[in-house]
Amino acid sequence: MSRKPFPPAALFLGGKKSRSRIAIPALFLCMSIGVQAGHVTATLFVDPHATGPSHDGSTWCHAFLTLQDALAAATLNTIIMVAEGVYRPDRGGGQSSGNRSATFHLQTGVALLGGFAGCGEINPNAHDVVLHETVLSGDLSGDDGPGFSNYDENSYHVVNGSFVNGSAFLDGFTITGGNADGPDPDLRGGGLLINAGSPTIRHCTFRENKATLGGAMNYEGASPMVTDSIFVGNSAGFAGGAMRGWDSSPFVQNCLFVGNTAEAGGAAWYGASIPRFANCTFFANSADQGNALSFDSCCPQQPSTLLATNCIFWDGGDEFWNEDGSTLNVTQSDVQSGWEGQGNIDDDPLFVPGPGGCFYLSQTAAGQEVTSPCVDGGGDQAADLDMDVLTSRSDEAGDTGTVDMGYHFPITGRALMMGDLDRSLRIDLFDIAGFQRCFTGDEPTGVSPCCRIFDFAMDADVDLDDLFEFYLAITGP
Ligand SMILES: [Ca+2]
Ligand SMILES: [Ca+2]
Ligand SMILES: [Ca+2]
Ligand SMILES: [Ca+2]
Repeated sequence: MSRKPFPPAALFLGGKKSRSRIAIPALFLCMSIGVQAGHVTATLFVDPHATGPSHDGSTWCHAFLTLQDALAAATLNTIIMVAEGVYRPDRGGGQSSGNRSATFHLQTGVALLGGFAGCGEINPNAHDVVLHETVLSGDLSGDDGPGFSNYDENSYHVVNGSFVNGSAFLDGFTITGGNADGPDPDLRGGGLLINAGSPTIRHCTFRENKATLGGAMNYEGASPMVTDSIFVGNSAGFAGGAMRGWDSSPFVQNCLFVGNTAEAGGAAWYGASIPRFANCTFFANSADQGNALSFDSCCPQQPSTLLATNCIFWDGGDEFWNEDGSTLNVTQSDVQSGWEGQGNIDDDPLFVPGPGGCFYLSQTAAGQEVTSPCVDGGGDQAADLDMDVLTSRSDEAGDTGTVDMGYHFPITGRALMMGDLDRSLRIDLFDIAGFQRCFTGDEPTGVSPCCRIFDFAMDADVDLDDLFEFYLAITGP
C-alpha cells in the first residue's frame, strides 16, 4: 500500500481538526424546547461579535460577549442563545484566566442553545449547528495540537452538569479540549462531569476530550439523557473513552461513537449501572477490554444491566467485555463477531457518505447498488421513536416502516458534495489533507467509511481515478 503525496506537502500543514457536524431545522428546535416555552421568563443572547455598545444580553448585537456572563445572569426558566464562535470557561465575569478548574455550570431550568448566526448576519436567528458551529473549548491557551498535544493547561471539565434535573439543557454545541488529568475528582469527565445530576444533552459533538476516567463524559449517581449527539476521538487513560458511568441510569438515544479509546471500554464503561442505548452506532472504537463497552467493576464486583436495541456495534469485534457478571441485553442490533439476542445480526453495515457525515446506510432506494442489512433491522416502528424525522439515507429521505439500526442523521436539505470531508460545503485545505490520508494507490483494499467521500469512481479504493475528479472538485469546471 503506497501513499503518494498530492499536492505539495506544505499544503497539508495547518488543516482544521476533524469535525462531525449535525444540523437541526429551526422548526424541530422550537419543538424540542416547547416543553419549556410556556414558562420562559427570559431569553439571553451571547455573541463575541456583538457590536454593543452595551452588552446586557438583550439582543444579538447587545449580547454578552462571554457565556459565563450569561450564565451568571440566568434565572429559572431562561433560554441562553449562543452564536457561533469559540467559548472558553476561564473568560468572563468572576473567572480568572488560565484557571483549569473553571467550567461552564449547567443550571436547572436553563436551556443553553448553540448554533446561531448572531449579530451582523442577515438573519441572526439562523440556526444550523454545522454552519454556525458553537464550540465550548477547554483549550485555555488556544494551542492544542494533534494527538492531545499541549493539553497540559486545558480545563479539567469543560462543562459541569452536577446537581441539575432534566430541565438543564445543553443543545447544539461542540465540546472539546477537556483534560481531566488531575487528582480526584479532576480525573473524571474531561468534556462533561456529572455528579448526581440528570441534564439533557442534545445535538452536541464531543470531540477530542480526555480524562483518566470517562474521556468525554463521566457520570455518577446520575441519569443523564443524551440524544442525537456524536462522540469522536475522545480518550480515557483507564475506563470509558467517551463515557463512564457508576451507579447511573443514562439513556443514550441516536448517538454516534467513532474512534474513542480507552484501556477498558473504548466507547463506554459501566459499574453498578443500568445504561440504555437505542439507535446508536459504534465504529472504530478501541480498547484492550471491550472495543465498544466494558463491564469490569471490581473488588467487589458491582454488575450492571445493559439494554441496547436497534444499534450497530462495528469496532472490529470484541464489542462487549463482561467481567463482573453484568446482564447484557442486546437485541435487534448488528454486532461484529456476533452476540446472542433477538433480531441480532453480524453483517457489514455498509456505511456510505452523505450530507452530514460518513455513517449513512447503503440502500438501493437512495441510489446505491446494495441495501444494508441494517435497513429495517430494528425492532420498532420508526415513527414511534420519532426517528421518521431523521434519516439513514444519503438522499435524506426520512426513515419509514420498521426503524433502521444505528445512528440517524438530521435532514439538512443539502446534497452530498463528494470530496468535502468536513461537510463545510467547500473543498478546502482540510479536505486536501484528508485526500492524502485516504489515498492508497492502485490496489483496491477497501477504504474506511470516511474515506469513501473521496472515492468518486466508487470502486472501493481512493486512487488515481479519484485524483482527477478531486482535482476538478477543487478547481471547478
Ligand atoms: Ca492547550
Ligand atoms: Ca426503515
Ligand atoms: Ca471542506
Ligand atoms: Ca476510486
